[in-house]
Amino acid sequence: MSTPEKKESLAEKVKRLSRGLRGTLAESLKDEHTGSLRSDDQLLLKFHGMYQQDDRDRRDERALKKLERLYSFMIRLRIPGGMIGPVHWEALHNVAGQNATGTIKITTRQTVQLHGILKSKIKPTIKAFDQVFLDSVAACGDVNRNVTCTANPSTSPIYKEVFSYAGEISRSLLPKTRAYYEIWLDEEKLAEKEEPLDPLYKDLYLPRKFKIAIAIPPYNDVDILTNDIGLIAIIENDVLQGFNVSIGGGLGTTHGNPDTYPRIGSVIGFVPKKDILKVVYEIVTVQRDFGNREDRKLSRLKYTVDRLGLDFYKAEVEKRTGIGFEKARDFKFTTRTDEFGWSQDKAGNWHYTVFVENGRVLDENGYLLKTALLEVSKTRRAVFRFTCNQNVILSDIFPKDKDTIESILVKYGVHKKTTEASPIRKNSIACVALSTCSLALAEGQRYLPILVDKIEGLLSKHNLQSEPISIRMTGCPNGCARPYISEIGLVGTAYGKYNLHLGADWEGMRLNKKYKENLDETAILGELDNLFGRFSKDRNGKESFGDFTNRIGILN
Ligand code: SRM
Ligand code: SF4
Repeated sequence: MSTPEKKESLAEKVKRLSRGLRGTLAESLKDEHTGSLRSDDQLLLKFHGMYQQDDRDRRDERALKKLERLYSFMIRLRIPGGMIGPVHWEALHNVAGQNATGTIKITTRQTVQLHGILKSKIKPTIKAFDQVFLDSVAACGDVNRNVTCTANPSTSPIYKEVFSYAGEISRSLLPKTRAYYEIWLDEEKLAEKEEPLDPLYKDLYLPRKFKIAIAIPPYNDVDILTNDIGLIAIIENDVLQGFNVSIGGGLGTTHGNPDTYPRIGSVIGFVPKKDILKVVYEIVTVQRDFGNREDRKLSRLKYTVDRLGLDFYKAEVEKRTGIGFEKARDFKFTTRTDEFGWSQDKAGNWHYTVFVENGRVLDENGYLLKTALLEVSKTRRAVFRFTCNQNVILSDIFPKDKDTIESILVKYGVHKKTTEASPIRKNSIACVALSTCSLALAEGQRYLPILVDKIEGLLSKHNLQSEPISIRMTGCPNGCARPYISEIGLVGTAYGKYNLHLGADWEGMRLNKKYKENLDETAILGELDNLFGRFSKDRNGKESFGDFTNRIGILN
């Protein structure tokens, strides 16, 4: 009896036939009859760091007028380790104003994205970025995405060395196709000659998106264990020895599909720094060869690991690299929050972490954050480092320039906002959700600040206003704000309704659990009021809210 043929999914077919991610993107782009791209090209577009979207707030109005949806594009930059210079920021500021909505969105993976770019403005936008050596290659799609790294240089005297691995890993895992340069930057085509097959991605690329992060203990600002690969820097006597490696982290789930689940990464051993690039590369090839290519809901590395077993996965990587994993070294995380305001590194340079609520940089309601950051960039005296908590660090400032930067932050009220925002607000993260995300079931970044206003009132009522409780909200179960690893997680189920998750720890080593389903605002506030009351009375010493809700037996 012959074995049944595996069914090729549409995504796999589109990738296979794409001629190195080119598809018919160039032709689609020229079609002036629609603001949209052909459907296969929309899929390929992601590998170039872009998404086709439409303004969901205007769908009904446009449908009534029999107009096509108001299509536009989101472009996400690839910024390994999240650092750009002042010249880049100024360019970004200008492009955001000229070609996009004006808002610069700092994402939960330490990069930025612009929304609302019309089809005709894609090429000019990519060209403007290219002029300052920024690109969006592989910022999305079934490839390795932006490599993140602990953001603040004052975390370690050898920060620069650890940070450099983000760039090296990103480069070693970039797709080799020149499609991006041909389509968006008019690079001359490679005659009719076929490009050589990509040695890593072949013609099918990975089964699904792939994410890598680097953390410098005790800081876990990158939420290391939520990544497909987590590299935990092991530093002894100020010398980088290598990395503990975790595999199989990932958060996306689907409501009503019990086969999907969030998973935190498993630490499988220690690798000396000289071998780390090779080991990372082969962890990716094992996922490429063994990952599920039939069901995209079950194709992330976490499912491959659970299907094959950790021991098998590890042995396969050892076989391919010829390098054995050593026993994992001791490490300890103590925090995931950003260190707001000024911090100084061992070399004496200064870094100022600006609080950016939900990563949205814009001038709004008299608060001129975007203008302030432009003015900082124009001094050329600070670089910009994005954090996975959606904030920005004005960084690498010489002592002689500190006052100049501070005076700008004071003038525009940025220092006041950063100092005076409540601890819970500074520990809040929301995903984009409506109106651009096509997968959103509920609001994210437009609603969380309003809800936090009300939660602040409850915390004050119970004398808990100084508690830095982490709260994260997403408009759907995909988990873009990492809500499954926060002390209070709110996961959208329908417009105005959220599942309430509780019980994750402060350090990012334990997932939370679903406590109640489909709560509206009144019900969320009612539950929190009750829990905060119990917390203020019954907590053990300095116990965190997450540890408290995990301990008292309310979560199954
Ligand atoms: Fe995400 C899909 C936004 C971080 C899990 N994510 C999307 C899309 C592209 C929707 C889509 O596919 O059409 C969202 C675009 C919204 C918009 O309008 O801009 C989107 N994700 C984001 C960002 C911008 C959220 C934010 O507000 O910061 C983050 C961009 C990060 C970056 O710079 O690369 C973002 N997404 C994450 C994270 C957090 C992380 O990586 O640390 C996760 C959970 C971790 C993980 O991957 O498991 C995440 N996004 C997803 C998923 C679920 C994947 C899964 O395994 O099931 C999807 C849906 C999908 O891939 O099918 C998704
Ligand atoms: Fe969109 Fe869902 Fe991600 Fe939020 S969590 S940005 S709603 S995909």
